[in-house]
Amino acid sequence: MQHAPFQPGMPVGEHPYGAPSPFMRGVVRRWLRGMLPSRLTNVAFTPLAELEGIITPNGLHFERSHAGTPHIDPARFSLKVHGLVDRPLAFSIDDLKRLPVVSRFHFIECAGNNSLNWRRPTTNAVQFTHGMLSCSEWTGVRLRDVLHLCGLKPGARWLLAEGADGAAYARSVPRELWDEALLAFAQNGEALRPEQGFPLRLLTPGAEGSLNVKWLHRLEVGDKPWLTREETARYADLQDDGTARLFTLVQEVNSVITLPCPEKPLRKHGTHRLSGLAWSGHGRIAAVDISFDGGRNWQPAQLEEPVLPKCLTRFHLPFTWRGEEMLLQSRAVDEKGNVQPTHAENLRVKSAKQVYHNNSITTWRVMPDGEVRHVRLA
Ligand SMILES: Nc1nc2c(c(=O)[nH]1)N[C@H]1C(S)=C(S)[C@@H](COP(=O)(O)O)O[C@H]1N2
Ligand SMILES: [Mo]
Repeated sequence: MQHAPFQPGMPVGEHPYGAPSPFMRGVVRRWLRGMLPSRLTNVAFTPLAELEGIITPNGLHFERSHAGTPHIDPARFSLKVHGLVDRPLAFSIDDLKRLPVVSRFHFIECAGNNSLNWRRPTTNAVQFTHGMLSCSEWTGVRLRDVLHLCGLKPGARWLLAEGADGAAYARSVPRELWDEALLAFAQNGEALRPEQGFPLRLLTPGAEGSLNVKWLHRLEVGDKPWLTREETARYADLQDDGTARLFTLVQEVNSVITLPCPEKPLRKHGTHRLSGLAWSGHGRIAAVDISFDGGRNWQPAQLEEPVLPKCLTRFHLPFTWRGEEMLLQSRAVDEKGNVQPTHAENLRVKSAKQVYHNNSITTWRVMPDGEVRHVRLA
C-alpha cells in the first residue's frame, strides 16, 4: 500500500528497536546451501552490493561460526587470563569497562573470502565472491592493558584465545599482534551482536578473520603456538609439495567493484557511478585504479574520506555507458606499496592448491544488455 501524502503515519513507539523499511526486505545476509556441512558451521555473507559508505550495519555483518551462536548471559560471564603471567586474573564485562576504552574502525575478513573462485569463477554475485567481509566501529579495551595488569613473564611470545562456543574454537596469536589488538564488547555503538561474539571478542586489526575469536572467555599466555585445528587443518595454506604454510595472518591488499556488479546491472545508457570497496591488512589504502577494458588501460578512482588503516575504503568513479561490452576491474595499492595482483600474478607466488587468501583482481563483464557476469581473463 502506498502512503498518501499528508496522512498520519505509524505511531511513535511502535518500534522500540528500529528495523529497516519493509521495502528493504531483500537486503539480507545469505548463505550457500551445500557449501559447508550444516547451518551450525556455516557462513552468512554480507550483501555488499546494497551498502553505501564503509560501515556494515550490525544486522548485516557476515557470520562465520563453527558451532552455532551461543547464548551467553553477560552477568555470569568472565574472561580468564593465565599461563606465563605473574597474576592470573578473571575479568567480568564490568571490570573490563572500568579500564581505558578505545573505539577503532576496522574490517574483518575471513581468510576464505573469495576462495570459491580460486580455481575458476563459480559465484556470480558480489555477495558470494567477497561477502565474508564487513567493517565496524569496534569499542573495547586494549589487550596490552589487560596483559599488563596480569604481568607478563619472560618468554611470553604467544597467546591462546579461546571461545566459549561448542567448537572449542581457539587460535594462537603471536606477540606482534598484541599491541593493536582489542578486547571488544561493542560494535557500531551498541553491544556486540550474538553472532559477532556477545559479550566479548578479540579484535586483531588486519589479521585473518579467524583470529578474531568470538565469545572470548580464556586467554593463555605461552612461549609457542598451540597448533590448534583452526591453524593446522584449517586456515593453513596447502603448498604444491603437499606441506602447509602456517600462520599467514595478514589479509592482503584487495578491492572489488560493488556497483555495477552481478546484482546491480546497468539499466540505462548515459552517465553512471562506479563504486566499490578497497582494504588492506597492512595499513591504509593509497590508491585504487579502474580499468574498463580488462586491465589494458587504468584510471584512478576517487577515494572517499575517511581513509583509515586496516579499514574498508570506499571509492567512486563516474563513467558513461552506451551499451558497449566492458571488462571492469579494480586494483588497489596500499600505503606499504603492496599492489593487488592479477590472478595470473597471484598464481606465480601462491599454490594452485591453496584455498585461503585470494586477493586476485576480480573481473566483471558488462554485456551489451547491461547484465554483469563474473569472468576470469586468460
Ligand atoms: N569462538 C569462535 N570465534 C570465531 C569463529 C568461531 O567459529 N568461533 N569463527 C572465526 C572465523 S573463521 C571468522 S572469519 C570470524 C568471523 O567473524 P564474524 O562471524 O563476526 O563475521 O570469527 C572467527 N572467530
Ligand atoms: Mo574465517
